[in-house]
Amino acid sequence: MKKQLFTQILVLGSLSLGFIASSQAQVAQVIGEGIVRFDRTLEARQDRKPSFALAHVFESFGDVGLGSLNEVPAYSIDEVTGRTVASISIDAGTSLYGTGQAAGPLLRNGFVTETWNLDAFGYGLDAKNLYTSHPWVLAVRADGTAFGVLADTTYRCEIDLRDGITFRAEGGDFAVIVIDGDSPQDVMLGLGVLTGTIAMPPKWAVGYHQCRYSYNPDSRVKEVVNEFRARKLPADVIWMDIDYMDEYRVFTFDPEQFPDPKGLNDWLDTKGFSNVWMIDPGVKDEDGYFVSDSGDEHNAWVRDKDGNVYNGNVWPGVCVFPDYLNKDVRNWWAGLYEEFMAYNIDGVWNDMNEPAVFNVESKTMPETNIHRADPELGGTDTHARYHNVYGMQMIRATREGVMATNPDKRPFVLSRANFIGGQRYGATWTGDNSANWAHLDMSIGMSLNLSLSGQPFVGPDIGGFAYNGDGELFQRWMGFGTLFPFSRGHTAKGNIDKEPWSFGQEVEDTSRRGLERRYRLMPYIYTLFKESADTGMPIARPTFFADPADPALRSEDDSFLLGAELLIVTKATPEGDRVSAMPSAVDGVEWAAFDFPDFDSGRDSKDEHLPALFIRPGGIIPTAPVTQYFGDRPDSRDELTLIVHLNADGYAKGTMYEDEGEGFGYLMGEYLESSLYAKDAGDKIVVYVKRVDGSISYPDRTINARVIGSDKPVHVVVK
Ligand code: NBV
Repeated sequence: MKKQLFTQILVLGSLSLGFIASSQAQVAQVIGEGIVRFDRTLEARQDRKPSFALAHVFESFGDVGLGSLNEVPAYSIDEVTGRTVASISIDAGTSLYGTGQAAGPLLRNGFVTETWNLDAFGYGLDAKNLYTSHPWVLAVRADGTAFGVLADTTYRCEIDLRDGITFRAEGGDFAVIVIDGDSPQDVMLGLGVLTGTIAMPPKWAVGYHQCRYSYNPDSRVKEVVNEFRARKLPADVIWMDIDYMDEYRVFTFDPEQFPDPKGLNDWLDTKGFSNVWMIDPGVKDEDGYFVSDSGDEHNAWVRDKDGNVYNGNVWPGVCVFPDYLNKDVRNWWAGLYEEFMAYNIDGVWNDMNEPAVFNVESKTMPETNIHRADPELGGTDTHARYHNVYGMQMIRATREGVMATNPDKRPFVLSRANFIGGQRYGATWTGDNSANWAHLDMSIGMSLNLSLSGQPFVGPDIGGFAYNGDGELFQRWMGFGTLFPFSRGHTAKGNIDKEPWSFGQEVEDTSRRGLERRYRLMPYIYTLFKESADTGMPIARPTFFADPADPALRSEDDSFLLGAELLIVTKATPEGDRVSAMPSAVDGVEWAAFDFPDFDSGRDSKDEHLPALFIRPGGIIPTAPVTQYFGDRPDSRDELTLIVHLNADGYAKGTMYEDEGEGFGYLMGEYLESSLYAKDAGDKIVVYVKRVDGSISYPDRTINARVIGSDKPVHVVVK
């Protein structure tokens, strides 16, 4: 971030305390390096509502004069709607991104979205609001420098990008936080400081996930798992959707279809499969049902404006809804996981937590409902205020429960609804998309904009949730879907089967190659998860991150970067005829296409359904042999291959992070961080692998290096 500006601001800050002459004037304070928080007036600052977005309370380093700042929001009150408006103008050539889970393309200039979490089954390209809310815009100026703007409000908020950046929010005044950076990457680091980062997931969750609504009964789960293993399709996780429950009662199991959930999970373990089971917020309102009864005793439910327990219909019929805004309720909910996780459950999927309600036009509970929020969260207030953070607080409680039960394991929670900052508690996907080419195309931009909004652990339902689609669509989607940070195939009830083998041999082969690529790239992808957990940097990044000043890359969303070194160029149209804008050569060296050796062998002709892979000039990508799942060790020697692309000066570098993949030993130094460095030494290329941090010893393994475009002998030195 702009350190110079920061120092300048601190000086100005101490001088400018007298600046706020009138309480009506807009005020600004520095809360971090290059990070300024604005309020409409001094009163607004004093009355500011607690933030859900921020990872903790940010004290001010001092006030700052508005005149010294680049981007200053102009506040006003809309006389017709009563909404508070904050606008920031942008210079020509500024590209806008973020706004969370935005349907449509990556580049958001000209679009209007709204934060209001919504159950949006089968949403279209013009959807205004979807399942999660991220009142945040990343702006990249023409010269490649950038800033980000966060409207720190949980209320319904319109984000209008038709003429600059305008937020129009209900619920009164809100702070606007601006992060100024030398690059978009810089701004993302600032967002990580502000809103927090993901926790390191268990390594199995970085593998491929297979889901459908639903695999039932338990014998079907086993069938699917056996097929994966028999066909040598790498996969780590199988998901149990809502039909495992006893008539949709959460925390129960259908006695006929899932009579022995622990037995099933134990069996899955023997196959190297982890499991994830769904839990919804809607609790069947029924005397004698333990969750309903104990919730009654704990006074757990959201109430209506008259103080009566609120009822709404969801899967089990008439339901009550836990008030996750309240600490006692969160503790009660967390406690429910003790018995549940004891069935050897690995991960939890919280769905329908916008919250979705069936029997009303709004698809959610009335805005007049009342939450008894903790004083630190803002105290008792309406659903209008807390709607957008309901799902976030649900997964916060779920995560606490899962961790309390299994303190030695890393929790994995997937949530449909979320709010900016919610990456601290769980992963998110792009909801109920559709099996068509427009959604395949859009799944890239949507995943990237969520990544640019602080949620790096993200991906779409690969293959499309609603409708069937065909083999060609599925094949193409699996081809690049296996490279999203969260990689899961899923489909809706009533649809045809959509497992990798469901469309015949050719589609299965492409899927296998896609899956094998993910597992080969695992050392690299896992390193990116660690970087993201440490700093907030997205895992999947837009191609323009390779060269933020290049205008040709700004709207490119058929391709994306994984980390800084790997570019993935998809064919996102049925004809595969759209040409992606490529990052320019660096000092005359182009990004180099590469693939894994077996794909180049005689028998495996090039697979046109897979995206093309490119490595950055000067980059090193660590790869592993194919395994079928995390923990699968086909060979006792864990061989690594470093893919190297030397830059114009004959150098390349990279990094690699390794740990147990589970547990918290890594927080006590039990990991291995290596720097990777390659140089052209004239007659040979020398690649150094050097420990830079961590206490675990080097595994006994061979390390190979493949230098793209060079025939020189390669010598690997491990230090
Ligand atoms: O639990 C069933 C589905 C689930 O498969 C999907 O992923 C969620 O987004 N759920 C929605 C409820 C019903 C959708 C029609």
